[in-house]
Amino acid sequence: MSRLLDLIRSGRGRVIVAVDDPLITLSRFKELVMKTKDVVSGFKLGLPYILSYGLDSIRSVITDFRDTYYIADLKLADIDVVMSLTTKVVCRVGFNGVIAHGFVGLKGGLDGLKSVCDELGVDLYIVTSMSHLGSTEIYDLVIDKVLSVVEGLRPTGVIAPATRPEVIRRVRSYLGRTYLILSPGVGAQGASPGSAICAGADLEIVGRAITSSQDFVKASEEVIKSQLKYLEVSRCY
Ligand code: BMP
Repeated sequence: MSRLLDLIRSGRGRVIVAVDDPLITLSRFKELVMKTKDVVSGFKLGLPYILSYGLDSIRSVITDFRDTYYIADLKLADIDVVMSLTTKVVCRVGFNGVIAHGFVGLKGGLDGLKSVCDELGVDLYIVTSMSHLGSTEIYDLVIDKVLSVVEGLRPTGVIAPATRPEVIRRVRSYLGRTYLILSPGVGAQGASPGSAICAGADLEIVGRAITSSQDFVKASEEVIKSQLKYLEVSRCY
């Protein structure tokens, strides 16, 4: 079972903080983790952040604060060998999970990546649809095929967009309760905190609404308070 599930069950807020912008200095990132790790369920580091600061710097933060959860968001989309090598390199610094695109398919692609993730004890998350409008041009047209890939793969969880709650509902009803659903698009992209959870997500991914604040704790607590309010008003339990 994923450590992430344990963190959610321990009562942490149902938020993963997305850290993408290199303007967030490494010491601010460290401050973010130190001050919010008991408030939120984990952190997702994007490619611009990982490339800017490098794996050794990121290792130093992960090593100092092990009692949370870190996802490397590389949105892997390659042949199995290359995705596996990338995952081995990146996860050496202590990431708990990686994200790959679902459209890659199983044979010679995601199935090889999954074996390596299992060997390393790293959780795998599969993108099923995206939060931007362009997702309706291709991804959403083949969502059932992507979901059948997910069923064949049995990853830890999937990514589905908070900006289109009907997609989250579709993903949840297709996959049942077996997989975690992590949902980006809350805050800066317009979705209200709580709306994705109400549609069936387990966690909401929130970036700029938290990371652009001077006060990380206050911003995180506000998102969590808004989530709870949304769930109460909408009677989603
Ligand atoms: P923000 O809350 O600042 O918009 O950040 C959203 C985060 O979620 C970013 O890290 C982005 O890469 C990620 N994301 C997304 O916005 N839409 C998707 O469909 C998939 C994502 O991983």
